[in-house]
Amino acid sequence: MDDLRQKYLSAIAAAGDEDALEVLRLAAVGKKGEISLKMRELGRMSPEERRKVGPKLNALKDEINAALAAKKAALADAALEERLAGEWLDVTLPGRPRPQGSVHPISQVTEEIIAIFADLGFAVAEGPQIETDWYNFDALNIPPHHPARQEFDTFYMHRDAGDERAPHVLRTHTSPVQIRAMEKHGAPIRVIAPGRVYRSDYDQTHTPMFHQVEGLAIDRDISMANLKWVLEEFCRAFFEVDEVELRFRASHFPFTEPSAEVDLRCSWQGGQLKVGEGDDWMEILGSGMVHPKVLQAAGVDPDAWQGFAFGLGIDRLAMLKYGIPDLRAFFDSDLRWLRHYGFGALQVPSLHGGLSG
Ligand code: 2U9
Repeated sequence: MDDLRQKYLSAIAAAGDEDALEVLRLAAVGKKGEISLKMRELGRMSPEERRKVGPKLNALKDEINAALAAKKAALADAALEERLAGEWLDVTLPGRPRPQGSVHPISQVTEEIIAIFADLGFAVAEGPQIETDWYNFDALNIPPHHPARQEFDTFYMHRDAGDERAPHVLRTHTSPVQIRAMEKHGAPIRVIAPGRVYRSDYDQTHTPMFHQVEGLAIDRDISMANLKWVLEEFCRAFFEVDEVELRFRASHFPFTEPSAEVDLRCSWQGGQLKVGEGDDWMEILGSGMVHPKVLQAAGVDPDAWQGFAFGLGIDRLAMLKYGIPDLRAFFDSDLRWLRHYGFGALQVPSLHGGLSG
């Protein structure tokens, strides 16, 4: 019995893991373990022998079970210690810097414009940037070979050799979006169409991709007077001034008749723009009454409906409002510039909070 005790206690002490312990448990006190077998022999002993050996065997069994349990606990403690030692964490270390983005001024200004027109009851419409020549030109009363097609410096998409269909174009204005909106919803309708437009032009005041917002309001009796009020209201809200003065200059666009370019009274003092006062006029947008042929093309009966449309360049408005001198910087992705002119993610434009948050 002493041999058994010696053998198992030292084996348990030397066991490296729980599996080894289990092997030992089975070998000693399992059903067919050495000590269990010895206990079975008790039945064949005389009563005296049994009284002598029985308690000793029981005590040995208890001792080995206790040693197994203690070793198991010790192994678990050691494993925990090892994990704690391996996974330690220095909570005094400074945090890792998280790169923080900013809202591009064009995104900010687009949101401002959308907020203002939403307040005036205009919904936002969107459409594809690659358009058919019909939506981009024909539907807007710019037929093939019309000189206005050349003025747009259009990017044409590639067609396979032998494919004689007119090529798709990168939209040169967001007007096709309003054609699609009229086709889909009919009249009356009040929408703005903000988005990217493309013209093959690059210099200090032109980039091949830029941003427009166009507006459209069609109903039974919409007039230029409604147009003037909406644009005044827009300018007051956008430039955050109480009074503005607009000047309508007769102009010509294929898609509107009559057409007008709109100037805003302003002053430039020390390079600083002031809106609503002064002796300067700044052209800010083009507009007019939607041409009957355009309504017709979009499936709206020009004898029953009429309305105004306008278009403005977001990039230029952003430059004016936030004092950004060079248009091309918008598209340079220069991080220092973006940090300087960018907006915080939480500066969401709202009319009640002052537009820039
Ligand atoms: C439909 C009918 C008519 C939109 C209009 C202008 C005048 C205009 C320019 C402003 C600066 C383009 O970005 S810019 O270079 N736009 O002068 N846009 S009227 O007329 C429409 C639009 C849609 C169905």
